[in-house]
Parts: sequence; structure tokens; C-alpha cells
Amino acid sequence: MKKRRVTMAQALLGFLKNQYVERDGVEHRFFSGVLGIFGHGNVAGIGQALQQNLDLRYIPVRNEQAAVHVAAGYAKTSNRLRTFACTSSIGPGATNMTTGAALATINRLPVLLLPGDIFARRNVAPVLQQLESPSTQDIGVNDCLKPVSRYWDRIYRPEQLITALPEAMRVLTSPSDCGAVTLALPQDVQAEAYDYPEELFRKRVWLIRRPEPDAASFARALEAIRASRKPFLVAGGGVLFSEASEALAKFCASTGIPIGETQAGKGSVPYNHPQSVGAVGATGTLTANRLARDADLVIGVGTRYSDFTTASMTAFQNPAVRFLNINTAEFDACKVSAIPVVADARAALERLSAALAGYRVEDGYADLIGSLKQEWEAEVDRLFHLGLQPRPAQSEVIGAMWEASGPRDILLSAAGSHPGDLHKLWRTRTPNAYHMEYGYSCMGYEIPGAIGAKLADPTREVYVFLGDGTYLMMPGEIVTSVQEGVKIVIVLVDNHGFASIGGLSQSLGQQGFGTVYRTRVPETGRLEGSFLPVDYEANARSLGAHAIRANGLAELKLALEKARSLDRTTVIVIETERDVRVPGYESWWDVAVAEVSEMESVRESRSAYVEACKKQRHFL
Ligand SMILES: Cc1ncc(C[n+]2csc(CCOP(=O)(O)OP(=O)(O)O)c2C)c(N)n1
Ligand SMILES: [Mg+2]
Repeated sequence: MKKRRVTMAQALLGFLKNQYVERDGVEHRFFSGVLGIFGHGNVAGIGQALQQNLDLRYIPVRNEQAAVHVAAGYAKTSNRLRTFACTSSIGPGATNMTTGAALATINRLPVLLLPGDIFARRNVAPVLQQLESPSTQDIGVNDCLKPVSRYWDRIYRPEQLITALPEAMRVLTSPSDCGAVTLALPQDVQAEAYDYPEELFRKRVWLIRRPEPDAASFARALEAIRASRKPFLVAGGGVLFSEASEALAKFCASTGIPIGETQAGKGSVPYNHPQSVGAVGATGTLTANRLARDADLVIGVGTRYSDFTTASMTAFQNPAVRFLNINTAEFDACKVSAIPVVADARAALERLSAALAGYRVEDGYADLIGSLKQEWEAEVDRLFHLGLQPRPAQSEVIGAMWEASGPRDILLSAAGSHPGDLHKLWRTRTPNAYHMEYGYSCMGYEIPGAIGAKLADPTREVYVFLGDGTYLMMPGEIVTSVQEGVKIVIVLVDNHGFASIGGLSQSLGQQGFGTVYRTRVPETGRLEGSFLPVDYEANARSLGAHAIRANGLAELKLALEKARSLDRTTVIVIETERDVRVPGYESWWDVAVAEVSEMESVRESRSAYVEACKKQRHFL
């Protein structure tokens, strides 16, 4: 057998370069490069190997957490057909990746983490940044990555790569088991040479399958649809991952079944598709929430039924409601006691369309969908044009961004009051044009995630919509966008702190405590002084971005036009009216209120909470 004598790190990169995926007859190289930061735990291993493998692009970032976010944003925009590997040193560099790994796994996105690890040889322990344990030498900070990884392994000997790598690839390319994969790499082993079999470096093409429904489940699914009078379809992220938008649009156009969208599934069909009723759940539209409330059959396609989608198990109130789930993951397919169709979304929807030819919802239901949809569009127009002076409402900023953007442009966001408002209001026109990270709703994802989205599709303008709070968590990656020539447009809403959690706090009877950015007053010891004097425009400029402060809506429109014409990352800062919010639409989200309190406002809120919980249902 032919051998190749290389270090473990060189072998690893040699393998990664030759991994491809194929779906529907189209082949992609799976790894587009390596993101990361060097330290003593990876510079001599992975760092050295990268230097002699320049065909694998190396992208230095400012924070290892951001590296994983870039990879996740890239994988999401690529419908999971491509990703990056992320390298870190040992210790803090490795643990910085934990948040990114959790985000990837929760959103079912493939990312490969390659944290450095302490010496396998152990004779020099404790090394710098090593976590010691008096009870075992077989523990380290990388063990933190176990619960947030779908596959985790530590490579104590160079030859273990040979069995670990195929497992890593199986998970990364699996439509059902996909998530973060961690290979912890002790720094001495990274640099150790071994005679690897030449076959390890051959080109390998991993087939991304489209599993078909089994006959028995499919028959039950058909029966359930035919028997239902008020079916309602929930489109989740799986629709986009499967590239099933067209199949879904056809299925719903021919059957008349309305489509509500989760955060991950938004944009599955264009907003003006006759059966599209927009966002469903806690941040849903009135149209979708009314239809969900009364539905007798909920067809969940590629959704994991998060509490935002189910409005904390209050969204579906018809006593006779049943569920039918189409999902590649059995785990999700079986939720809410559904008829589980364990299958690819596109394959299943195409088969359903064919089998249901001639079936259509009753006219009365179709008319209701049409009129509710019209009412909703009028509500969006109203919120886009409130005419507030001098500071606009956030909904007007969204309206201006929507009007300035093209149909293929990507709108990206993750945390704060932005996801809820966007879920309701953004009028998505093409698949993947709405990029919301709402599995982990991770403040700080936005800028690196947008770099990933832009790297995945440089032909689309990427707009990031974020708050002052989330901006302050990870502005440093603007530097990475400048370094790579990856232009993104960031619209930063300055409302002096956390409007979202502030509003939530108010609703819990807690008066927004700890959510406004104010200085501490020495006399009272409280945070009730003037607003913190943060100059976001100067901050963005100092990191290499073009920065514009927009005073009011008219200036925002000009700034958006200017940003389009530039080829550099641009940050637009706008102050909004914090207390003018997009309302909720007959929906609810469960946040447990203190059961006892000295505060009357909290006690009142608790009574309302106990009452609201009565609508929660089990689906058994
Ligand atoms: C990493 C992280 N920490 C904390 C939270 C909880 N959280 C959700 S929204 C939010 C406030 C966001 O503030 P900002 O970005 O200014 O948006 P705004 O609420 O003002 O719209 C916080 C703290 C989170 N989602 N992520
Ligand atoms: Mg804010």
C-alpha cells in the first residue's frame, strides 16, 4: 500500500481539500478554507500545514467565536452544501468557539472545529492555559465542546485521523444529523509525522441524499390532508436547506393550503404568493396566527417547533387539531405526536402534489385566506410609513431598507427587537434573502454571519440589521470584512440599550431594570445618569468601515443609496424612537414571571401570566 509521510496536521488538510458533496447531480467542494487565529496550540501544526497548502484559503479573524459564525453564515447561505473549518489554539481560543458551535448545532449547520489541545505526551504538563484536574489527566477545556457538537473526538495518535475523518464527514453532510463537529488536536500530535495510506487523500464525493417517504406514512399523510377542512402548513428552515421552495409554492398553489413561515423558513415562498400568510407564532402576522389557531391539520415541513413557532404551545387551539410532519430528522418528524413522514422536503412535497391532484381547500377557507392576507399587507404598509418625527420608529427603518434593497439581496439579523419586527414585516422575495439566526438568537452573530453570507454569494448585497447592544458584542469583525474585501451594509439602530429585553422587562412588571445604557450616578449608586456617550460612527470608522450617521428617515434613504454605491463595508447609524414598537398579533411567548415578589407590578404581571398559561396545550 502506498504511503504518504506527513504530519497529522498536513494529513488533515490534505484530506479536507479533497472532500466534495453532490446533490441533484451537482458537485461542490465542501471546505472553502480555514478560519481562525493562531496561538502556540496550533501555529506549528495546523499553521504550518496551512502555509504549505495555500490552495486552502486561510482567513484570520479577530475572535474565534466569530470564525464559527462566519462558517455558519456561509453554510446557511449555501444550503449546507459548503462550509469552513475553524482552527484555534488551546485554552481560551478553543473555548471561545463554544458559543459558535452551539449556534451551528442548534441551527443544524455544518461547521468543523479544530481546537488545539494540551500535549498528549503529558510530560510537560501543566502547559500554558491547561485546565488541571486532581481526579484525571484525561480532561481539558475542549470537553466543553462535547454537548454542543454533533460529533466530538480527540486525536491522541496521528493514525486516529484515519477513522475519525470519515465520521466527521458523515455528520457534516448528513441532512438529519448535521451540526458542529469537533476534532480536538493535541499540539504535539499535530506536528507528529506518520505514514498515512495514500487513499486517505483521494477525492471523495459525499452524496447528499433526498430520502423518499415510506409508503405507510405517506398513505396516512394523504388521508389526513383529504380529511382536513382547515389545513395550515408551517414552513421551517428545512424547506430552504432542501431547496424545496418551488415544490412548496406549487403544492400550496394547487391545493390552496396556506403557508406560515418560521424564522428559519421565512422566504420559503415569495411574500406575494397567494397562499403565503407570512410569519407564524409569537412573532407572527395576524393572518397566520388566526389560521394557525383554527387549523384542524398542521403540516410542519422542515421545522423543529421552537417555542416561537408554537407561541409556547398556544398557537394551535382547535380541539381536533392533528399534525403531519415532513422532516429528514426522525427526531423532529415525531414531535407533537404527528404523523411522521421522515423524508426530504422537496421529494415529499412533489409526491404529495402528484397524489393530491384535484384536491383543493373549500372556497370559504380560500376566501378567508385571501381577505386576511390583504388586511395584513395594509398593516405592513401602515407600519412602514408612520411618519414619526424627528426619530423614526424601527418599523419605518425596516420599510426604508426594504424599499432600498433588491429582490435577491440578503437581510441578516439575529437578536434584539429586530428579529421579531423583521419576521412580521420583511417582504421576502427570493429564497435565502431572509437570513435570520434565531435558533440561538446570538448577539454578535450578525457581522461575522454576514461575512459568511457574502462570501457564499458575492452577487447579493448583504444588509445587516442590528442594535447598539449586539453591535458592541462583536464589532471587531468589521476588520475581517475589510481584510477580505467582503462588503456588507450594516444598519445600526441606536436606542441606548436593550429595547427588546427592556420591553419584556416592562411587561413582567420590572420597569426595564438594567436594560438602558446610562452612567452610574455616584449619589444614588444607580444607573440613572445620562446616556452612555458611545460614538458608533467613529467606532465603525476606526475599524476601517465607511460610516454614516443618518438623522431621520430622509437621511437614512440617502445613506442606503450611498452604501449601495460603495465597495467597502458601510455602517449606517440611526437613532429610533425606542418606545414605538411593532405590536404583537394575538400571540404570546412564555417567560416565567416571579411567583412571589415585593413589587405590586410583578404580582399583577404574575396573575396575567397564570391566566395566559391556561391556553397552553399538550399534543399527545
Ligand atoms: C449573547 C447574548 N446575550 C444575551 C442575549 C439576550 N438578549 C436578547 S436581545 C438583547 C438586547 C439586544 O439589544 P440591542 O442589540 O440593542 O437590540 P434592541 O433590544 O435595542 O432592539 C439581549 C441582551 C442574547 N440574545 N445573546
Ligand atoms: Mg438597542
